[in-house]
Amino acid sequence: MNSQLGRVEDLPTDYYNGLKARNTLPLWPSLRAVLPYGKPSRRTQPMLWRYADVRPDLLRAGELTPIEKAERRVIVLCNPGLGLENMQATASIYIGLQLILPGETAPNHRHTPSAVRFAIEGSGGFTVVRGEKLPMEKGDLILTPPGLWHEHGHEGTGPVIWLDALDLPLVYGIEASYAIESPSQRIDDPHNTSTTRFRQGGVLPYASLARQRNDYPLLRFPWRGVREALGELATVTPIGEPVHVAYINPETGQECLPTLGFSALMLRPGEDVTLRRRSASAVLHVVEGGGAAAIDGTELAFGESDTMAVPTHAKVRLTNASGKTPAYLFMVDDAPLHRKLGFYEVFD
Ligand code: 1HN
Repeated sequence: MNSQLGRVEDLPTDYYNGLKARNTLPLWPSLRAVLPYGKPSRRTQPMLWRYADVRPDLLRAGELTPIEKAERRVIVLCNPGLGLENMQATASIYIGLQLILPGETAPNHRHTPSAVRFAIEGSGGFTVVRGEKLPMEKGDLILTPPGLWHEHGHEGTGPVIWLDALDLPLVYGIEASYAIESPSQRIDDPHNTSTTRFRQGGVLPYASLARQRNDYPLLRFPWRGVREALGELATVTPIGEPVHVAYINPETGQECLPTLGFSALMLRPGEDVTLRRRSASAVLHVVEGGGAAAIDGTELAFGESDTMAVPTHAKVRLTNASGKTPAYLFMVDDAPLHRKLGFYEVFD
């Protein structure tokens, strides 16, 4: 490996200026910057956003900005390493916390970025995706795949808050991000039948066997089932090994969305786990409990509904602070994207 490549200053000024004037550049002074040896250079900082900090600002937004003036009333979690204005939690993942107040509606649209909602607080909120009405109760995961119509409403009392995760930085970065609007959808499935049809892992509606694979057969994953699955898995997982389940498309067995992956972790009382270091970036959201995270050596104390950013290639160690109760975390990562691009790696 040549560690001493030629620099811009080594070139005659008139030559370099001439290249620039013709909208060209020499590669070698910049080669190491764009293709470092061994590990990518990362601007994403290990980060924690405290729910207790964001929540009051979001409720204030509810007073300051009517839904009609916001379309989506969201406070975005911005990683300072990536520039606040770029609205990136990690290089590929957008995260926002969205507020809807009783009686409000967020209008129908569809777009090229993939999105999910993960419900944090409140009752009576719902999303309509592809004509199916999907309740949003704490811990529920709801898919809004690329190109599917979606709109939100709130039939309960008190604020409803959820976390939005999108592959927006990626889709925007490749100049492919746009939406179209349409009047409100007709609700032709008021009872969230996709969740009923696929309620038991490994047991499918018989017609699924013969059916052309549906890209998105299941749109809502209730937290209750995920929590139960973690509790069961914990009974057969050695202490110190992550109790970790993936959300999948029940017809294909593959990830739910093209670019983003979703999973949930349980930290048993007093447990300390190190996740295998991976090429993918991630966001961790605390569903229940509290503890400590060390992300590439940055120590973060987390509590319920806090959200953390994990850069690509980062080492993650998680400790449950309680010796009595489990902690549960929801994870969004860009592993499906890395796999599709052919460079997903797990290290150590
Ligand atoms: C979007 O469509 C929603 O549908 C939320 O609730 C946040 C952020 C950027 C682009 C589209 C939603 C979004 C978004």
